[in-house]
Amino acid sequence: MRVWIVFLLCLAGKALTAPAEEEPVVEEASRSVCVCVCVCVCVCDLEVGTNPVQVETGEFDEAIEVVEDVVAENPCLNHHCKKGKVCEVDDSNTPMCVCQDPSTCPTSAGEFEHVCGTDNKTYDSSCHFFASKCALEGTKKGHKLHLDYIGPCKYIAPCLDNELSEFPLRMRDWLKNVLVTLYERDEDHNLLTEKQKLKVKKIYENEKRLQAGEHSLDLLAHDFEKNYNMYIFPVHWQFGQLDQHPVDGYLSHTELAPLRAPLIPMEHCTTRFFEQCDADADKYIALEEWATCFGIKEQDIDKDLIF
Ligand SMILES: *[C@@H]1O[C@H](CO)[C@@H](O)[C@H](O)[C@H]1NC(C)=O
Ligand SMILES: [Ca+2]
Ligand SMILES: [Ca+2]
Repeated sequence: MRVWIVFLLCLAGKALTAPAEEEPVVEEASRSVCVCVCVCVCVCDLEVGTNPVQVETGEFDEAIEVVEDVVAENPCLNHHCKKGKVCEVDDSNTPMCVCQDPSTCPTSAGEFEHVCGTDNKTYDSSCHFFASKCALEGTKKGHKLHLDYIGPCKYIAPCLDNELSEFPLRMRDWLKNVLVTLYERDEDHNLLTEKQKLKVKKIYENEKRLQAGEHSLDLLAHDFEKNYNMYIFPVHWQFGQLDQHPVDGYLSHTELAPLRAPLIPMEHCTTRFFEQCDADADKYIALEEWATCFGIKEQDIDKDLIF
């Protein structure tokens, strides 16, 4: 039995201005300082049948929004630093991003906030991880260090060849069920665009659709053969969800992280799967590579399905 979680990593910067007393406007410039960096990690149940992980947008190497509000002209105001860094002004009042001291990271609330680095070292939180990575900037070690997965480091069994071929069977079925679930719940939220909803509607209303549930690999394989067309859009959709920084038709390690990181502790073939997805080994997964990995036929790979 796998565990199904939703991992949302929300990084939000907030500038809190001093309470606005009824002061004369001339005193506006002498406001007090308040800096607030907020990192929240939430793990909750999405109840998507028997499917692994739903990951909202959010990117592991993305800029953390750090906003300081000192005076109106504070150069750090709206000066964004990437994760692991904070903004400071130098002597000439120029804003710059400097490595965050890990001890200034919020103390983590529990094991579920721990992350495991590619150095197989457990960090208290992603904040601690990125601050530590920043301290290694410019070194080979720092360049190679990535956030590997969510949770403390643990033994991950090697992925055997036969297990590797099972991974896309479950993942495809899961992607389809995630979309159907988003569709069902989309009445007041805007989880899907109108165009996406039209696509999912066809899948949702198809009575041949395999319902969410724990299915044998044989059944999943059989369904993929029989209802192949239902899987084409979900595979493209997930690619579009991840290809955001930048939107260029390629997934970097960082772009893949929101999907990979929560999945690895549950699906031990994740790392190997995405490695072999990168068929030309250029460190990026192109749409063609991605879709091929999920068994989509060449003639059905279509960048216009990403919207
Ligand atoms: C990583 O660390 C965990 C926990 O300390 C250990 O069980 C595991 O064997 C390590 N993995 C590797 C590849 O060294
Ligand atoms: Ca990209
Ligand atoms: Ca590639």
